[in-house]
Amino acid sequence: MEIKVVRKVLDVNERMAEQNRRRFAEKGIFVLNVMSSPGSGKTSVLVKSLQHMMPEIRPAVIVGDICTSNDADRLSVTGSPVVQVNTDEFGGDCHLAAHVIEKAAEDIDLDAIDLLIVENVGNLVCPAEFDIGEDARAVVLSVTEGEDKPLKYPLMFRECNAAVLNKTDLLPYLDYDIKAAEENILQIHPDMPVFKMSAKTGEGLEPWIEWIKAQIRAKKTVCKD
Ligand SMILES: Nc1nc2c(ncn2[C@@H]2O[C@H](COP(=O)(O)OP(=O)(O)O)[C@@H](O)[C@H]2O)c(=O)[nH]1
Ligand SMILES: [Mg+2]
Repeated sequence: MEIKVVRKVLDVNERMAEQNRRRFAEKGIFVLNVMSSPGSGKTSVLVKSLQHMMPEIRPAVIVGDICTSNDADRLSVTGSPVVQVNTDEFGGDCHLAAHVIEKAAEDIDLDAIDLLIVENVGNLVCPAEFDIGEDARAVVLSVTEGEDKPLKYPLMFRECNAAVLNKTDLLPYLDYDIKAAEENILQIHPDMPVFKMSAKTGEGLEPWIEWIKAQIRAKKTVCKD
């Protein structure tokens, strides 16, 4: 019985996610779902990325947290449109669901953007289970979290299309084996691009930005055909 209920929730989400995906495709928008544990640096990576991409790329961000508009305040400094979702209004969910994205997108001019970034609620488990209608998923892992997290939370790393290894500026102060971390990511998801960077210094940002731009170009080409 419990399984049926869970399946029904996921089926409803799946339908709504497909609806979102069609709507974003009509507008030729590339949608990137960014996930991680709390504090690995999602907002910091996104602020730096937006600063590098704009105005060539026209982005918007939907950011989810259980409470506060802190991240929206930080992201807005870039000049990008930002919509903050607080999931305490939806029962304090630990992830963003497709219907939440549909509602948040009502506040965005979809004719004026090429890229919609979703900063998901900080959590390495639940967000990986919910399709929100995105085109690609990226996981941010920071060097303070331990090399073994990809092995402990494999679904997240299996479901993502790119990984960011953030806070590399801290490596001189840590006993962190970045090679082992990368190998663990690739053990779960062979061939996944892994972008090592510091959102603080901006070092290593460029290949990640190029990856996003390539996805945007690919999306526009597919949507035109
Ligand atoms: N040293 C260092 N600190 C970082 C870096 N990226 C983020 N932080 C810090 O890590 C903390 C959490 O970052 P935040 O962007 O809020 O992470 P989020 O919860 O995943 O969105 C903040 O204190 C940031 O200043 C980085 O590349 N290097
Ligand atoms: Mg954040």
